Amino acid sequence: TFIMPTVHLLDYVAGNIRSLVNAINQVGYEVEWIKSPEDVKNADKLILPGVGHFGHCLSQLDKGGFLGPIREHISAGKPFMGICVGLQALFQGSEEDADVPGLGLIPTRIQKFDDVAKSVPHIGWNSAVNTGAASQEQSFYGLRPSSKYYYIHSYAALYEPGVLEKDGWSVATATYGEQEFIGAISRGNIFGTQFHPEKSGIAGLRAIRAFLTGDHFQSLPQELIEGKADGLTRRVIACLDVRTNDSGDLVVTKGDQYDVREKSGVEAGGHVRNLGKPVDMAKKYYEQGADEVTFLNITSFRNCPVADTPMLEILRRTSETVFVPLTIGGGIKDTVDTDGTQIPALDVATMYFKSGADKVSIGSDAVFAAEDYYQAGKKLSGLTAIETISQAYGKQAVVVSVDPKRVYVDGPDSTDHHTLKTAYPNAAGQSYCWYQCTVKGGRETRDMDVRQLVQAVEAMGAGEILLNCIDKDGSNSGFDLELINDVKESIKIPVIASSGAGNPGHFAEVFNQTTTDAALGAGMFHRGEYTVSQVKDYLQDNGFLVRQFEA
Ligand code: 1PR
Repeated sequence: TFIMPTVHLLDYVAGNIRSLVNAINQVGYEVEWIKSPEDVKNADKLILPGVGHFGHCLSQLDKGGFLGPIREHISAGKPFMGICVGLQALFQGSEEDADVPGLGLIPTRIQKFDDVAKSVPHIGWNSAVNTGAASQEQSFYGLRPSSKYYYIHSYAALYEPGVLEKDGWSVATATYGEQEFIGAISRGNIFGTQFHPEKSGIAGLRAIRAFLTGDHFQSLPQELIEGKADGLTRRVIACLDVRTNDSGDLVVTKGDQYDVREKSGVEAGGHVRNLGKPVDMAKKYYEQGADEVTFLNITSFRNCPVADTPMLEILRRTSETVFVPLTIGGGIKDTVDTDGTQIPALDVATMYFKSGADKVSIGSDAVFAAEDYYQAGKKLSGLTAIETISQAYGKQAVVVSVDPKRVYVDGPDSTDHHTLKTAYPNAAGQSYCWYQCTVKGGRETRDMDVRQLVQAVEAMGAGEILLNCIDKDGSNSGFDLELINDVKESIKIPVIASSGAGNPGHFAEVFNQTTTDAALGAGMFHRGEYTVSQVKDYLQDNGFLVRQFEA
């Protein structure tokens, strides 16, 4: 009988280990779990994934008694791979937690990206270009200068030419804004990636396979070396609104201004619009080159125990074949289960992470939390979903989904809220507006403007904003550029522009006329009007750097 070769995985802090396991299985290896320091001794190949805070990770490892055995594993010359904070652990320490030492194999420190002229965290697909590509060993562990890899982090090992190379390290770098940082390193039996190979499509699977098979150095065909285009690509996201239809099946649906019921045509009669099956559609968009897939559970499957939420199964199945980041939104909040048990938001999120989600997206609950935050005089309670999830999984795992509505007024003095002068006055001739936050899928408005909301959630530790616009949703008329610019001006965390995309030109427009970090489309993809690859091609033809799907 054929026995699958194994790799040992050290899951010391709750993390999204599922996608890594799926990726390892995909390349033909079985995972064995490290549960105690003794298990490390039995490991031949060891992978250390890392999420969240540097200090938290390292002190957990230390407390668990793992640091010594990891050091021994490495010095015995056995294969070791560190991912994300797992790579950072190889360094002396990190600015993120000055008092907690790293393994110290590399004598420099991890630093925070500067956010003067760019969003932090750095989220998206960037390069890993071997600084030694001119040598015989042009590539290590299958990395290609022409490929793109998925990064999500606020701290990085900033690159100083020659320093690590002089100590025998192979180094691959990426550039974010003006800063060049380390994307991957290797020396002898050690391999580390700042990016997430398990979320980096075929390019990432290639790196994992090369590590597992011990395929350290490769020489590359010339076109793969010359194909390099360093830097962060324009991120294009496909979003699936998921709900149960009237016959109880989970379907992808899509509304107009958040109304998902049919108004005309054969389907008329108020049925929930059914555009397809969530898992199949996610896979289709992955293969078209979507940089991320977002699922929004727009009804909260009310009569079902939390652990049986159909969305969990959708994530489990999707993450088996879709190797790009998956975000899940809808119902991430403190919850009372069907049997009366209280389930804190953090536990709800954990179920999703364990099922294959990489980020959770919080909607209504973020608005309520922001209201409390201002009521308390901008004091953090430490108890909100955003804070607790961000503490445990890192801010990059927490997205806040904002559902604002435009409210026209006569002038800035007509309201206490932050207004902007719009180029699109309403029929009554009013040319000022503010954006009012809503909850419960837009069904209820609150006395809060979008700027107040995004600033509050940034302070609470959200890592990214998914910026919808109810007026634009399903309109095919392009993104709300005024709203996006206004939000971008008020925060440092990345923004995903959403609502209104109707054709590839709208993506070029939003990247040209705003500083948005990503753009999301739904209806135009679901209705089959355009594919994600058509959007990417269009962007590329118009001079934008994009990642194309690698087959
Ligand atoms: O409040 O934490 O339970 O989260 C609920 C989530 O579900 C929120 O993210 C909210 O935006 C979303 N949601 C709730 N009701 C609806 C609805 O449509 N009835 N969907 C809904 C919102 C918004 C978009 C959409 C874009 C792009 N969907 O993400 O995909 O507007 O559409 P387009 O490209 O077709 O214009 P909670």
